Amino acid sequence: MKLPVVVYPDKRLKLISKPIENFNTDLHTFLDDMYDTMIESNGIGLAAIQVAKAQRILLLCMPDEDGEQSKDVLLEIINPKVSNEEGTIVYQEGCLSVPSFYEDIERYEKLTLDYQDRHGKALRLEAEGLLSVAIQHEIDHLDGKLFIERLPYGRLND
Ligand code: Y12
Ligand code: CO
Repeated sequence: MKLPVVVYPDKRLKLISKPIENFNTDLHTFLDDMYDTMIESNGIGLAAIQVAKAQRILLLCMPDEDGEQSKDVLLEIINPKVSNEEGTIVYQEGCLSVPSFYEDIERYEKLTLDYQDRHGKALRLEAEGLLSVAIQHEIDHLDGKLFIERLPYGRLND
């Protein structure tokens, strides 16, 4: 089921999201609803607070070289922790919660991500490039931060 997306300047986007402790069927239903919302909104990433739940959950579904998004590559990331950040990359970011606004943002080019899946199983992945950018963008949402707050001073009105 598609859920309504919370849009800037809604103050809920500033909330610090809380860790997940129970990996139950309610969580699984919510993850399925997040997936429907992301895909039906043409998104490649979505954090739970963007659908009004302040929980440390994010979804990513990266497109292939033809722009197709396969559910086979869906990442359901719960309670993420980033380490080993390296290098820098500049990428033009957009966000379902900030419609019609796209800007170049500097992020780490590579990182290591520890997280849990929908069953609470601990997993690790190494990310670089666009996946690394998307992870950092979505983790910012869990910490109440939007990509537009990462613009260097003075760039907003360029
Ligand atoms: C790189 C940079 C940022 C991310 C975070 C995930 N961002 C999105 O998934 C953004 C999606 C988006 C979709 C929109 O809708 C359409 O294009 C139809 C959109 O449209 C409007 O604003 C009108 C804006 C953003 C991952 C990787
Ligand atoms: Co976003």
